[in-house]
Amino acid sequence: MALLSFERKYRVRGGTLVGGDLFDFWVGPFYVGFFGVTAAFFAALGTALIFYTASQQGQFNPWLISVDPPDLKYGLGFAPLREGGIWQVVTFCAIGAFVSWALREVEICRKLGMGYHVPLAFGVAIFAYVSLVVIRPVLLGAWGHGFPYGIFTHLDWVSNVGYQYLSFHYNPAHLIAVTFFFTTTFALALHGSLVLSATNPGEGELVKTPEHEDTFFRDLIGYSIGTLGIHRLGLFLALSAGFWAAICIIISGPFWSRGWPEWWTWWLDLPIWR
Ligand code: UQ2
Repeated sequence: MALLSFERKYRVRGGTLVGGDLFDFWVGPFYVGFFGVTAAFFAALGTALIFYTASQQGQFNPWLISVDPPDLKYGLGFAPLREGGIWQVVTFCAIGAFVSWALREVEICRKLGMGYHVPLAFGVAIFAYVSLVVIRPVLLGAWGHGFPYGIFTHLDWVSNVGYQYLSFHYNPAHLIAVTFFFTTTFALALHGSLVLSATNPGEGELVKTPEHEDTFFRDLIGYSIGTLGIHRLGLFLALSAGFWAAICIIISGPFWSRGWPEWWTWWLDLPIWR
C-alpha cells in the first residue's frame, strides 16, 4: 500500500486508553493523545526546573550543571526545594514523562493493531532508571541514594558507588548485564552487516534475498537463525542487558553491602576443594 493511501486508511480515531476522542488528534506528523499532553507537561516542567537550578547555582556550563539529590538525613521524606526538593520534583517529572511516553506508544500500537513490543522494550529502560532513583533509594531508606542529574556529577556518582563495593566488575548480575550488552552489539553488527551486504551487492549485481542471508550463515557456521529470529534474539539480548543492569544495582546495598570480590567466597568455600 502506498504511504498516502495507508495514512488515509490507518490515521483514524480510536485505540485511546484515556480521554476518548478528546485528545485523539495529530499536530503535524505527531500523534498527541492524553499522554502526549502529560508527556509535554512533565518534560517542560522538569526542563524548566533544571534551568532554574542552573540559575540558582550561577552555573550555566552544560557539563557542570547538577540537580543534586537531598542529604541522607532527609530519609524518604520531602526535602526543602533548595536542598534536594528540586531533585525530587525533577525525578517525579522524569518518571511522569517516561511513563506518559510509553502509554502514548501503547495508544499508537492499539490504533494500528500492532503488538506492544516497543512500549514493552521502553518499559525495561524505564525500569532501569526507576531502579536507580526509586527502588534502590527506598530499599536503602533515603532519597539521597539517588544519582545527581548532571553530566560530570552522575559519572562521579557511578565511579564512587562502584568503588564503595571495591570492584563492581565482580558483581555477578553486573557480569551478566555486561555480557548481554556485548552480545547485543555483536548481534547488531552481524545483522546490520548481513542486511547491508545483501542489499548493496555492488555495481551490476542484483539485490539479494533472505535466502542468500540464510545461505551465508549456513555456509559459515551451519546455522541460520532466520530473518524473524534475529529480531527476536536482538530484542531478548537488549532487554536482558537492561534488566540485569537494573538487578545489579538494586542488589548492591540492599542485599550485599560488602565488596563484590568477597561475594565469591562461596565458590572458594565449596566442599569439592577440601
Ligand atoms: C541470520 C539471519 C539474519 C541475520 C543474522 C543471522 C537470515 C537477516 C545476523 C545470523 C545470526 C546467528 C547465527 C545467531 C548468532 C547468535 C548470537 C547469540 C549472536 O541467520 O537470518 O537475518 O541478520
